[in-house]
Amino acid sequence: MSLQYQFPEDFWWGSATSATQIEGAANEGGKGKNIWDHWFEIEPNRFFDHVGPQETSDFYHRYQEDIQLMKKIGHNTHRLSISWSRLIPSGRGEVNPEAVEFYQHVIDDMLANDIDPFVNLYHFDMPIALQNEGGWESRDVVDAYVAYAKEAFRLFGNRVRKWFTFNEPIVPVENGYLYDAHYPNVVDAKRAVQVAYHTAIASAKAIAAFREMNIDQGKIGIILNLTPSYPRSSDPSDLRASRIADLFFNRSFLDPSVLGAYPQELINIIRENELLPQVQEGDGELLRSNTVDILGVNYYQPRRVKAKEYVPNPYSPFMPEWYFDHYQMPGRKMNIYRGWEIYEKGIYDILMNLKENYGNIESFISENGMGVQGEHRFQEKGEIQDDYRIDFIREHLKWVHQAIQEGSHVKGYHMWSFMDNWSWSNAYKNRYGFVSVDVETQERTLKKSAHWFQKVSEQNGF
Ligand code: BGP
Repeated sequence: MSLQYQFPEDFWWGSATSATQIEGAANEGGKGKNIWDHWFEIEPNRFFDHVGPQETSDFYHRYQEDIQLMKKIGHNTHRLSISWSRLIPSGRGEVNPEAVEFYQHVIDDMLANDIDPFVNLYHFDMPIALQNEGGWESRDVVDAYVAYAKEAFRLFGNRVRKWFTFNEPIVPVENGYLYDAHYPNVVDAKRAVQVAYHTAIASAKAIAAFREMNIDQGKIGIILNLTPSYPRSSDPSDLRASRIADLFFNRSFLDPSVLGAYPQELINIIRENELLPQVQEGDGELLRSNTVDILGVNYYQPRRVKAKEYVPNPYSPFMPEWYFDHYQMPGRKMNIYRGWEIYEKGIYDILMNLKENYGNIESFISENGMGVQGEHRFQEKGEIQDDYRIDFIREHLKWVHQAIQEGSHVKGYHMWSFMDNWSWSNAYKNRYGFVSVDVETQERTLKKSAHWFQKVSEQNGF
């Protein structure tokens, strides 16, 4: 059969999840507390419907059933994360044997079902003991992270072939240190810059350790949420605003991770505003010589940018938004169920940018998907009829296909997410899964999109 959109033979079809969002069992199996457990304890009202991370989608107890579902819907790969506070409950020191056993079983079960596990080491979930020492503001915590990464490589490196140091490292910077959306709810650009810098250093050090340990045929990378920045017009002031937004939110991690250095223009802005972080001798060389093998790209929506319309008050604390404003593009297509713009071509623009400016680094789409509030209303004949999600995935895949035709080195597509899961302060508000989860009973049901995706992965196209 010839398909209009045929993907390369070894294309990775799958989905992504993260530990805190699916495992549950937050107080079981010897797990220590992380910032999410702690924040929920002290401020439950910051979470949608007051639902915290204790139970989430109970993957901890149901992983076998879930992996069978992954297999059923044609996954040949899946990205999960290890919970640092499950593996090493206090963040450093003693390893928790029950966690070792759990992750070993999960990984082995995936492999036994021909699902290649891609393992991410950090998905927003700092152990609380280390957060209390200053979290990413502390260089000692960077070392604790590297020790944790080494432990994970040592334990699972003989069977995991794809490793990732961080998921969306800019998110804890923005949400935790600029916009008061995540714990520790700090609003301070100087501290935010230090957190960002230490995260990049932590990633480079983990990569160095991985290479020293000579992990069998393994590759290591990072997962970034790349949000292409589009200027309102070709007016130089709009172009500049857009370029600066791109520097702050994309290139602040993309350049050090892939090219091994920060963009000079970003350094200049940080310096002008007296926000330079503390660095150590040898850091420059560390970043230069430990760039990633592979890049995961999370893409949901574009950023629409225009020049600032008023001069910000120079006495107000620094914010990246001193340099640009957002605007809503007239006529844009929307995911009305989540309030995010849908712009499918953005995924192609990212891949072409990687091809042209980042050495065509090996990449894959590590998250792309559609959150839907109140999704149960689309339930019919015992199944969620999520045709909107099928359209969303298909239209993005067409652009991924186009990028491949034009020489992009993109190797796979992971949908966010395998199943409905608990999301950072939004809890179960927006449903993303191929598999719907009844939060009361933990019953799993495939959505219409799951059947569609199964066919796509089996035919390697559509
Ligand atoms: C990404 C995160 C995921 C997931 C997703 C959806 O940024 O990597 O962990 O949460 O966003 O976000 P939300 O549930 O807020 O719509």
